[in-house]
Amino acid sequence: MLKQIRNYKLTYVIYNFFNKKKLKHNIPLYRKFGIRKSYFSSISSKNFLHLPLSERKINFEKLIGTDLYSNLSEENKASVQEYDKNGFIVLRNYIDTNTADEINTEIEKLMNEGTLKFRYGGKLMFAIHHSEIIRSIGNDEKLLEFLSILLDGNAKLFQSINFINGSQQKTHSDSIHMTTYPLGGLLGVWIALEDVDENNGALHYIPQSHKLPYFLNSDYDNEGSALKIGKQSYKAYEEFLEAKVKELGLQKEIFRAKKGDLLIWHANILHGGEPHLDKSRTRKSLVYHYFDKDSICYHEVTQRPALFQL
Ligand SMILES: O=C(O)CCC(=O)C(=O)O
Repeated sequence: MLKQIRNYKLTYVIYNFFNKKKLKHNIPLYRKFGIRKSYFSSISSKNFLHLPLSERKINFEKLIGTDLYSNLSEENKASVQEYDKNGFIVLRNYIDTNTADEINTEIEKLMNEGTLKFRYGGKLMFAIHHSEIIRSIGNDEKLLEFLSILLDGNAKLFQSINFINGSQQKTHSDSIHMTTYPLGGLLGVWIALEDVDENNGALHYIPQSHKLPYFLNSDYDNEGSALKIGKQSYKAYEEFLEAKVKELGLQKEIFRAKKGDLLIWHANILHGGEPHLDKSRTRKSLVYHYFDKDSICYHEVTQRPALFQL
């Protein structure tokens, strides 16, 4: 029953109406891009079909002039230089192991007191709203400056997710969940809070897959109608993508991470979580998602504009 109600766009419109303050940033953006919609109505990629597919360009001179870049090791700098080609950056030892331990202690405390509970399987959502240390790492000015250049926009910390165990998520692009017009206005920043390898649910990614088209609702018959969002299950998206990866002969790589290592991924890189084989180990990690606040940010599957915390 609840699922059926959720299929109606009106349900979200009502919800959005009561969260209008968190959507008001869209008013000037809709004006700028000529979107004739109220800022609390449903929105999806089909509302942008008439607009140009504008490209994002990374200003590398500016990127290598940032404080964050200047302080990187040679190995990390080399990874930054390959970002446009590969669609991801690995920054080894980005936080020290004591800081990772502090985050783990904080998460344990927030779980014990009931502030954070597992949602959508094993996700601990939005610790940034409860933990100063998690918020301040994600909102670090040097990091935001660096990410803004990668986005060719203006990075805003949108969300954090902590994991205790591997997500085991099938290969996907974040752009099906967190989408923007112009496309590409999202970044994922993943941090290992302990050593992670193929036995405890490592992150995987497909290098260079960010250059593929963005696969969105129309690619798997999930556009819906004037009243309803698309009828396909999320599994249908995963299966569509799995078939695509096979058809194109794409190969994933596994991110073997040491505690404190960080990986930045592009809005369209295909990635996911490996099976968590060794159940005697945990896989503590933290992922931040950033939107470009100069873009229209929304959720393609549920056709909702993204709510920004004030
Ligand atoms: O941490 C993982 O295993 C995957 C996380 C992920 O896919 C995401 O946050 O988009």
